[in-house]
Amino acid sequence: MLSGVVRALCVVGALLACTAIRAEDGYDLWLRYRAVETRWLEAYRKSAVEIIAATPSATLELAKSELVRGLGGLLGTAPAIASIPTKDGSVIIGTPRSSQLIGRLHLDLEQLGAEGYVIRSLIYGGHRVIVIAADQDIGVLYGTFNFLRLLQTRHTLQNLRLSSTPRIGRRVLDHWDNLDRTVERGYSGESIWDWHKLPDYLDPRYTDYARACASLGINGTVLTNVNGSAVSLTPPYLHKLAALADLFRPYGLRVYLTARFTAPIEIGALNTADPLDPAVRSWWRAKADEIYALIPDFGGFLVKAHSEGQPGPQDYSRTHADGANMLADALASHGGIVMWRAFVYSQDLADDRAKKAFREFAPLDGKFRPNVMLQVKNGPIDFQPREPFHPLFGAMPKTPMMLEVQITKEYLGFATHLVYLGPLFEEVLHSDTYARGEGSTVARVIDGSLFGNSNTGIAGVANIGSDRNWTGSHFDQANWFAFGRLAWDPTLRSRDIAEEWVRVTFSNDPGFVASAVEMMMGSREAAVDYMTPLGLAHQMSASHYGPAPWLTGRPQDDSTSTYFNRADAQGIGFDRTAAGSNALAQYAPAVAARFADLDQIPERLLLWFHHVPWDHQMRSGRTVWDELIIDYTRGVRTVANMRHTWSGLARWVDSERFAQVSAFLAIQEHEAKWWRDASIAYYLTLSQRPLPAGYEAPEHALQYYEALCFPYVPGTAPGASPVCK
Ligand code: BDP
Repeated sequence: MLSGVVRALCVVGALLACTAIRAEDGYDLWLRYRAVETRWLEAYRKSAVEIIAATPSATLELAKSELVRGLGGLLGTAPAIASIPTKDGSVIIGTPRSSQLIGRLHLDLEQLGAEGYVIRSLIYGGHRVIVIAADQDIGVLYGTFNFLRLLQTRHTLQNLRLSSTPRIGRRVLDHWDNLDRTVERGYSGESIWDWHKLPDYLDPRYTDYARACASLGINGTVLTNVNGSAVSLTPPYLHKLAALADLFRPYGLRVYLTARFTAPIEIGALNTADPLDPAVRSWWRAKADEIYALIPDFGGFLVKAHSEGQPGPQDYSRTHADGANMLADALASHGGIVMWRAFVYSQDLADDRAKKAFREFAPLDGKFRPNVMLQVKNGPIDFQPREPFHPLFGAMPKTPMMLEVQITKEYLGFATHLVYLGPLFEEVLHSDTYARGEGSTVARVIDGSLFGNSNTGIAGVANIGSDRNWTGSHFDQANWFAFGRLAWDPTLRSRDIAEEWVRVTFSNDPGFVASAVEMMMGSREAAVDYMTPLGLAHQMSASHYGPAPWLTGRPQDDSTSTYFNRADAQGIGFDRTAAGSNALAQYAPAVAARFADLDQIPERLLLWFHHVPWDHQMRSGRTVWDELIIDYTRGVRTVANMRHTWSGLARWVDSERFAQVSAFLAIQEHEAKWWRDASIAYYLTLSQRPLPAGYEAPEHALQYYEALCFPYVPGTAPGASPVCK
């Protein structure tokens, strides 16, 4: 919407200025389709002035209307719709079944699979045309979004010969949304699912959500929290879900639900949830039948069992495999799957928390039904700013494994810190497990190529809420985008994705693009630096907002900071070598040997695997103490530089988005300094060492930081009593 001032400018004919400063609230995400610059207009108009649409289906209709909308916005005039190319510049869309024209081109589309597509420029009937074709309708929609992205990023449309097939089958967003619209670890407002008004009222935002997902190739959505209530499985809620499923279907988006393990007790009339009990098994079978009668393409269940207070099969002395297989059996005849989470760290096992999931799951390899997928977080602890890859990757060759990453920034500064997660996702995907020798990357575990499994998947914990800009901040949209792009193709580079996103979301001007991409690419490392440098982890307060490296409990309290930092007067770090917890032994020998060796371990993981004296000499020649101070400080300085960079980009950004990003960067700089100062103040009391020359002391004494209290931090459990620590 144009503000009064801007409208006045337009009226006086300052059309260019009007385009440049038009306020934007971020709702359009990366699908803004703003007019291209004059020099591109000519070229694009020659290539794309009319659309040759296929026999319509719901999905092909969406592809057509997206093209009309996209080309209309980008080129300023809506394209004509025709049935055969009558001139140069036709865009032909469809499948061999929906379009005779495409059938005649013999493009060998079956090999693209159910979701792949081609985009080709060719001569047809004497005219230069562009073909967006696929074997299935959904491929045409995906191809259409890709085609529009080419224009949005000012790609030439000459000699197009593009073919794309997703490398991962299930590309899923996990919403940790509760039925009362609170969102666990959500920092962008309420849940977008307005359950109360469903199924009768379908908020237009649902359509926009599905469209945004489809534009990236995201094809699954789990609508409910992993710590969810069984109520979502009751008939009224299944009807609500069915309404959403109907709406999402043409966008290729399947719905899934979390399944609370004790649902047969809570919403059934049973007195047990024992997975081997025949009554329990038939309850779940009947539940699955009921769901599929309403939603024939229901995706399946996501389960958090025996973790953080959630019930699970072990409550009945059964294994995770018993539990997962029971649900898998209920879903199998319908084609559904179970995504069983490996995020467990039972207090019964008094050991290194990083070892627990492996210990529980690795022995179960080969024991799961084919339609069970084990969903494993990127690292062995919990979505920290940096973790080594989870040792389960590569360790269960017979079990299809999904990677779970967090898009919402629970541990990376919520919505106000600008932290582009592409490099984090890329780092884990490229990590080499050495399970089958060099090159056995996590990406190859999850895309099925390493162990030859065809059931493949990746999940991202969504950062989406009812905030106007969807994700709580403009730059957090990039994390949803990067997740989707990497889910489609995990070999993409995060820098290229950042550049693409910057271009479609803000501006194609090279000056803007270069600066914004640099900001983004340095931002994750900055967060690591100011929060948890050199392999530290889990140093935040109990609400996960702000620093609290002093947070302590009993030695086995494995969610306290001191459990993880192990700092004392002598040194710092968690010894996970053979002399310590030996978590290293869970990795392949080549990985374990490298990480065990102080001369070979990447220093960014040093304190994750080693406890070292404060005077330990780093490769720089400095002590670990000095290096820590330098890293914390560098993190703050990087954010200050990001702020400075952003302040010079005003002329390329509308005032509304510019102002919010500026304000959030100021918050981030302030909080980065808080993280640095509080952490140093705490470690000073242990190390008793001077700060390296030129590095300033913390602004306040430790007691000041310890006394800070933030009782109503967003994203925490609904109804939880206010916490200060
Ligand atoms: C932790 C979150 C918690 C989630 C849990 C999970 O703090 O809210 O329920 O992960 O993944 O990071 O189940």
